Amino acid sequence: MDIAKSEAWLERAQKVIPGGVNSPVRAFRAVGGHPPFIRRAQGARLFDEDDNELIDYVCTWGPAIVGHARREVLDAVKARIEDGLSFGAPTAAEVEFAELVQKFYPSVELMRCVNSGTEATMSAIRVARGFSKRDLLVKFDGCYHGHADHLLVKAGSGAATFGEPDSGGVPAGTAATTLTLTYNDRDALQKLFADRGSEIATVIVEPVAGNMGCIPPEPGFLEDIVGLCKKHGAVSIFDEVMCGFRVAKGGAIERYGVTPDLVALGKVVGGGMPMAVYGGRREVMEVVAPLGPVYQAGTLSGNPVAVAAGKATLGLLNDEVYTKLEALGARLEEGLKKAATDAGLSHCVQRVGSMITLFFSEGPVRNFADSAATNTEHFNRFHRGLLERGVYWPPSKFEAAFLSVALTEDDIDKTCAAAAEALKG
Ligand code: KE4
Repeated sequence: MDIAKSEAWLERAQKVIPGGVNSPVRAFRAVGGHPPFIRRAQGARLFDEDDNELIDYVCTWGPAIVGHARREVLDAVKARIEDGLSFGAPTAAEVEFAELVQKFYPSVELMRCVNSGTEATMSAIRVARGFSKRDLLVKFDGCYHGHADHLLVKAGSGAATFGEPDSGGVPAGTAATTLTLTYNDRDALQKLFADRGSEIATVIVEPVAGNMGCIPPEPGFLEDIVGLCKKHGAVSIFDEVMCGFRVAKGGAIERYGVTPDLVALGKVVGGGMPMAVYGGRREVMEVVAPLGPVYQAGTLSGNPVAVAAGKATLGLLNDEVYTKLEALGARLEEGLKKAATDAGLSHCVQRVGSMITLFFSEGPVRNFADSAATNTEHFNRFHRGLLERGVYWPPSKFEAAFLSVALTEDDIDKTCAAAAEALKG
């Protein structure tokens, strides 16, 4: 695949942007090679600077569930920008948007719009700490909740260990109030609460993990998180920035029937524009200024253009969309399994709705250590081979892939044929 123009853009970009990218994963460092620079997108297709057409399974990391440049979304944005881009004042549209989010997430009694998933989880954690008047934050190894300091924490070797910074620039003191456990390890969670329940402010979890590949919660795991938080006076937070509106219309809360105190939403909720939401139980959210002592603010929060894109996107998410996504996801799952089986490679496919990962290990992949142990060379062969054949897959074995409703059965079949050829080596 010719990417001469993208290569030239990358060289130019590296002179003014770290690594030439505005977010690290886009640099393709994990898989090798260089990224195509994308010029435009339509439906399930990306088109790069060298006019290569790519079947897209990144979906701009989740938002493009209805497909890129969907007419209804573009029209809503075009109509809105004619009346101005931002007012820094309350608008009727934000109220309608919040009421629409509640239709998908009825447990979100009060919510705030912010500008990124990072801001949503960061704010939810501050609210949880303000409400509980405690400091300890519990997260799970391999779950990513954005780049706020207290979340960039390396898992320790023990069961529940104090975090060490997992990034430069994070003070040891900041990491010290973050405890990390192993995903799906109910015993460790129960033991932590038995030992230190009265100190825990909050537990945050990706209810369907997508940042160590797609890993579903095992029965009882989510129930324990919510139940133990309730029992010990801590606040439970579901980070549904990635799985929200994707694993079901009402996300993981609907799919698993487990309701946390707070939820963070992003990606799909803004339809590709800088928009995220955090919210939940009224009693907890009432600590947020100006009602209470927990401060959170933002110049562009609830931005009219982003709200228009989010409303138009959510408005398209009907039952038919999820039926189609499930059928496409199942077809892709079967095709990838066949490709890896025919290539004689140890593998498993884990999928929840339209989030999917082909792992190169026997499986099941239950946590970060399992994911890290999967065969990286096989994944990188898979990724490179797909790209060479016009399929754009997330450039890291730790990233979940996403389907959009704009894909067709023919797209899926082409993808599986490309995977079969790529994996033959
Ligand atoms: P943003 O700040 O990137 O909008 O959202 C952070 C975030 C929070 N929670 C979850 C579960 C997330 O997956 C994310 C961001 N996801 C990554 C993909 N793994 C975004 C891609 C990137 O970092 O460029």
